[in-house]
Amino acid sequence: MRPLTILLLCLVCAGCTARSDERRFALQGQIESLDPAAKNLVVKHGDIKGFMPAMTMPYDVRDGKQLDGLAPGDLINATLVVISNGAYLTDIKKTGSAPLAPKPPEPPNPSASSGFELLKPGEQVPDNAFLDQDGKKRTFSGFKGTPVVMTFIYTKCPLPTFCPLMDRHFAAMQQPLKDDPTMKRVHLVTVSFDPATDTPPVLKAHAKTLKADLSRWTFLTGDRDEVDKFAARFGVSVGRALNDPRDITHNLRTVIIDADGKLVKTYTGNEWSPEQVLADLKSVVQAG
Ligand SMILES: [Cu+2]
Repeated sequence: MRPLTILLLCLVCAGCTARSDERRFALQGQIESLDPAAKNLVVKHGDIKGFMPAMTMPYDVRDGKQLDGLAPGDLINATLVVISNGAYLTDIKKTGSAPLAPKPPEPPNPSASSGFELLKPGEQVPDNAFLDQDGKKRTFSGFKGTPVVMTFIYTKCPLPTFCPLMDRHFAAMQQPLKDDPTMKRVHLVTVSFDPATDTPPVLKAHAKTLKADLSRWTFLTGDRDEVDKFAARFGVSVGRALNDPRDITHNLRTVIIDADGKLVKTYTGNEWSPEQVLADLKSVVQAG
């Protein structure tokens, strides 16, 4: 390459890398499904060296046009762009197509897979037993008398738009909850669905990185099957690869539970905001 070309490339790079925390990874995989209107697609992809093991995950694109001409079953090469508070795919190129592997034996309705029915608003949250970040036994009924906002995560989740976003949202709610005297009884609960990794000490360290006030924010783990059953009641579905338990495919659910231990509201996915939850909580504490 001639020096001038190199110089030009450097200038181009400097111009397009608006964020210094941006990381880019090459991704190879197969499209399982896509939704151009919502600008996202689900990709089953191989290991991303130095970032995440092989898994099947939903990804956003910035421009829905990126998905033009693509279909489920298409094999793609793409670039995964990870920034501190998000991630998206770009430079998606079709390299071929292949029949989609049959879906793992996990129906989309998690209540069907677990044999447990999805909780409806107004219904009592089951009284499962957990361990908290200090290794203390906790039953869910122990939170009775306090409204609870609860979410489900695992600490090794590599995508900033998934579990880490739930963590950031919960962290952001701490101060407003503290500042509002009517909300002083509200408790935050984060349940890990990766108990093999997320032991109490790991959760405790995780809480510290989030600057969690443990008097108002509890991290729970427990027996994996127990956690799965409990989480399924809220619509959380967790898939773990047989050959690599770190390969976790999951969705997101965040819920408000009232002081009587009854489900009030469920937020699906990662599109809720702390402001929205705080506003909904207000009516819960007023009603209580
Ligand atoms: Cu996650």
